[in-house]
Amino acid sequence: MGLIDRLDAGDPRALPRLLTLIENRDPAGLSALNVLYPRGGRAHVVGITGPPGSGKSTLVAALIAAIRASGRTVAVLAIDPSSPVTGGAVLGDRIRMMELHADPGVFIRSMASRGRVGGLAPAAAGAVAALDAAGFPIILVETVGTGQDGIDIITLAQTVVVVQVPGLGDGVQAIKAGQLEVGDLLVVNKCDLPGSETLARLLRQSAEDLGTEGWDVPVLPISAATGDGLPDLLGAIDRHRSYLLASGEGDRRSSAAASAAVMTGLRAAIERRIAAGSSEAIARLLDDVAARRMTPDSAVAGLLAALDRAPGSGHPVGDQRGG
Ligand SMILES: Nc1nc2c(ncn2[C@@H]2O[C@H](COP(=O)(O)OP(=O)(O)OP(=O)(O)O)[C@@H](O)[C@H]2O)c(=O)[nH]1
Ligand SMILES: [Mg+2]
Repeated sequence: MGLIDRLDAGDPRALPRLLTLIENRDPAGLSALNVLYPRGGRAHVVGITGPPGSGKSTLVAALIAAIRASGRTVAVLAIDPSSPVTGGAVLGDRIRMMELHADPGVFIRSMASRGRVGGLAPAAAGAVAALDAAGFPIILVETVGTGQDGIDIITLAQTVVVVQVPGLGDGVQAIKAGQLEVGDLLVVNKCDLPGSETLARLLRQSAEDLGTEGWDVPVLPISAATGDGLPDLLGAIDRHRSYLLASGEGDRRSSAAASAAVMTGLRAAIERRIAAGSSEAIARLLDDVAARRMTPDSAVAGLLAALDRAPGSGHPVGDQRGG
C-alpha cells in the first residue's frame, strides 16, 4: 500500500514515515506532498517562540492538554535549530509526565537542523503542510527566537505567541530587538515568579505599538507550570483565528507566507546545489571568482543563467508525474 493510502487508512506509522521522507527530501516524500498539499489550508498553525528556557516546551505541553480538553486533536512541531535533542527531549518528558503520549489525538515531532544545508525552513514548511493535510485542526510550532537558522516563524504560523519571562534583565531594553514585533499575543510566563507584574506592565506599553488593523495585541500572564492563565491564552489563540478569518488578514498572511515559502525554497535549492557542487558550471564560476578571473557579481549573473538552462522542475501540485 502506498504512503498516502496508509495515511488515509489511519495507519499510525504513516505520518512519522512521511515526515522523515520530507525531512530527508526523499523524492517519495516530495511527491506525496504534491498530492497532500491541496488538501491542506484548514489547520490553525500557532507559533510558540521566545528565548531559551522561557518555558516554551512546558507551555506547549500545557496547551496540548487544554486543546484536547476542548475536544480537538493537535499536532506539535518542535524545531531545535542547534541541538538534535534538547527541545524535543524536554517536551517528550513533559508529555510522558502528563500521560499524553498514549493519546492518538496528539502527534509530536521534533526537527533539528544540525548539519543541514539551507534546508530547515523548507523541511519545516513541508512538515506543517503534511500535518495540515493529515487533518489536525491546530498545529503548534515551537521555535527559539526569530529568524534563527532561516526559520522565520511568521512565514510558518498564522498566529504567533511570543513568550517572555521575568528575571532576564531590567525591562524591555533587555528583550532582543524584533522579538516582540512578530507577536500576535505576548505571554509573560512563570508568573508564579517575582517580577512578572513589572514585565507585564512594560510589555503592555510596547504592545500598544504592535498589532494589525482590528487586533490589539494582548499581554497574558501565565504559568505554564501551574496552568494559571492557560484557559485565557487558549481563548485568545482561538479569538485570533476568528479575527484572521473575519478580517481578511488571514488571506493576506497566506499570500505573504506562500511567497516566502517559495523564496526560502529557492534559496535553499540554490544553496544545496552549490554545497553539492553537482553542477560543474557552478564549480567553475566559484573557481573563477577565487582566482580573480571574475567578479562575484558576474558569477551571480552566470549562476542565474545556469539555473535558467537547467531542466525545469516546476509543476502544479496534484500533478504526480513531476514528483
Ligand atoms: N517557575 C516556573 N518555571 C517554569 C514555568 N514554565 C517552565 N518552567 C521551567 O523553566 C525551565 C525551562 O522550561 P522549558 O519548557 O524547557 O523552556 P523552553 O523555552 O522550551 O526551553 P528551550 O527549548 O531549551 O529553549 C524548566 O525547568 C521548566 O520547568 C513556570 O510557569 N514557572
Ligand atoms: Mg523547548
